Amino acid sequence: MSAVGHRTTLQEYVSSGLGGGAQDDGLDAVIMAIADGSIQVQRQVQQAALADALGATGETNVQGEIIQRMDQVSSDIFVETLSSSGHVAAIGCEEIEKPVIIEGEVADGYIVLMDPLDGSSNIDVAVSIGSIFGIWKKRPGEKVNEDSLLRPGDEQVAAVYVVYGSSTVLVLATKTDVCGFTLDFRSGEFAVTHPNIKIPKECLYYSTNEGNHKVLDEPTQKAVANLRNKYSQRYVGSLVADFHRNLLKGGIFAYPADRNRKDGRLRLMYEANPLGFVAEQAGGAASTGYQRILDIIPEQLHQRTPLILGNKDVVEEIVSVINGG
Ligand code: P6P
Repeated sequence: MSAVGHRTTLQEYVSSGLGGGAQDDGLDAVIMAIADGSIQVQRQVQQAALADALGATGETNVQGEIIQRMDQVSSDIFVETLSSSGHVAAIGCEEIEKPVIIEGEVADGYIVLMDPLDGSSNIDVAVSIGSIFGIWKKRPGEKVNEDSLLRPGDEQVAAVYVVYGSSTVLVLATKTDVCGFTLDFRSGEFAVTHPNIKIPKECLYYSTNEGNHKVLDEPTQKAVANLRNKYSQRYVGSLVADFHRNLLKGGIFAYPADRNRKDGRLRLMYEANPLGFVAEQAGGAASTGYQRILDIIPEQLHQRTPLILGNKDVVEEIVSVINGG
């Protein structure tokens, strides 16, 4: 209960037309499936150390990265809640090489691309982590296959991320609104705490791994030096946590291409596209340094991309410097 009375819950928000947007049949069920899954993930993350569930599984994912136990747990939870929502036709997941195609006719289905637990290496040291989701509407009459998931970010109908931090916050972006909800542990529901999110006009922070400076090309080194001279450095090492702070306070997240990672480190479909959608809907921008993230025509489910994300004017300035401006 807020000082002014009842807080709108996420269920009430999605049931009343997603903050003013068109009431898409089934989209509300998909968003609630994400919310329900995130509440289960939050509980698992909070207890992981006590359940000896930290650390690696010994397996590696399609990117050749070691899968943390909690990555697998989170992936399983969201696949289950999304599959049983009755409105998801296919799921693409960082931890699963091939798309999960939901059998049976899901006529009005949605396609969900997700990073079920981003920054999971930070769990072992109790630092904020998150989950990221991009949501596309299946093309009418489409028989969903692997190619169905390779949609440009600009065709997303919504994007969601959840930060498991000092509080558990779910941010939902649609074509008409960006709204933040905080998990109320008393009711077990998400309630509105950050209505109508717009990235502040003033940029305060920059988030980049300064340890990579030596492997950046010269123009990119110059762009990062400009950030260093103007803004305060904040870097959690969890994309969702860094992005969330910059979205609410004004800031830039930058993981540009470098000599070791010519295609960048972060993944296009389930990290850059969803957060790029949120950033743009909140008045910000998202670029590879050479093109708008949401314009990229995907070629592979797990492809990587350089990512510069945050205040629109600062993103544009960085892009200009990277391109010799
Ligand atoms: P680095 C976490 O592993 C992640 O995918 C993002 O959440 C984060 O922004 C980035 O990698 C951190 O990468 O190279 O700075 O450790």
